[in-house]
Amino acid sequence: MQIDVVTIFPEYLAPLRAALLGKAIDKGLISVGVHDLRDWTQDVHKAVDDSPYGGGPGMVMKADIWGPALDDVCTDETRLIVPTPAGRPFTQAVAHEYAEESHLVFACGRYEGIDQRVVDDARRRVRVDEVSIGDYVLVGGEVAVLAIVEAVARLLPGVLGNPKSHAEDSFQDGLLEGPSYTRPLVWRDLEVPAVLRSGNHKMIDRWRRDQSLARTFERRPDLLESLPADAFDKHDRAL
Ligand code: 6GU
Repeated sequence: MQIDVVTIFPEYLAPLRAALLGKAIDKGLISVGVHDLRDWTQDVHKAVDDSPYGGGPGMVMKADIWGPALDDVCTDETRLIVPTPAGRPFTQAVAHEYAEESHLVFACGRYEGIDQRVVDDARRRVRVDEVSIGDYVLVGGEVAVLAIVEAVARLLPGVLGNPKSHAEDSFQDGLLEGPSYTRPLVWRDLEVPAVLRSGNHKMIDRWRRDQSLARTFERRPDLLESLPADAFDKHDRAL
């Protein structure tokens, strides 16, 4: 998978080359290009933004800089992703969709956003998603790109050590993951739940399922609401 990021803060994307993602690059599973938007400016000041039509605070990033930058970086295959708090929610289902793509391009806005015509124009040639990573406001799209790329890259074959690791992810079955434990058996007088040492895998699976349901009910009741009725077995319903 090819990933390109266009930003006015290329150094902010350095973590893309660290740890898990760095290893995926070394293995040739992903290839990452980070591009400085200012390379597409023509004026001595390298201005990328201007005041908003209609007035108001802040600055808007210019269409006549973004347009040529995206023309150069996008191809017919590209899925263009524009991180914005005004976007559709980025979810695990969207991460799985992106993991099927051959080329992701991220356009990082700063200030009050990018002139809307950049997205409107890009849509005439490529698939474009405006996505949000949650209901809070970041200063720019860069941190959202780090989160999205990490969520996508770990789904690619060969990136994680153990391919079974994502079968049990939170959200894979629509529920939050329950608690995990490792040695020592007793730590600061807290003991590992006995069922996990019973060796009874049917009981362990049932206990984990119950923990997931209880935690989801407590922390994310909205997730339970949106599951289909057949997502629950008769033991679940007894709870
Ligand atoms: Cl994707 N971008 C920005 N700038 N802020 C956000 C966001 C994205 N998602 C939540 N807040």
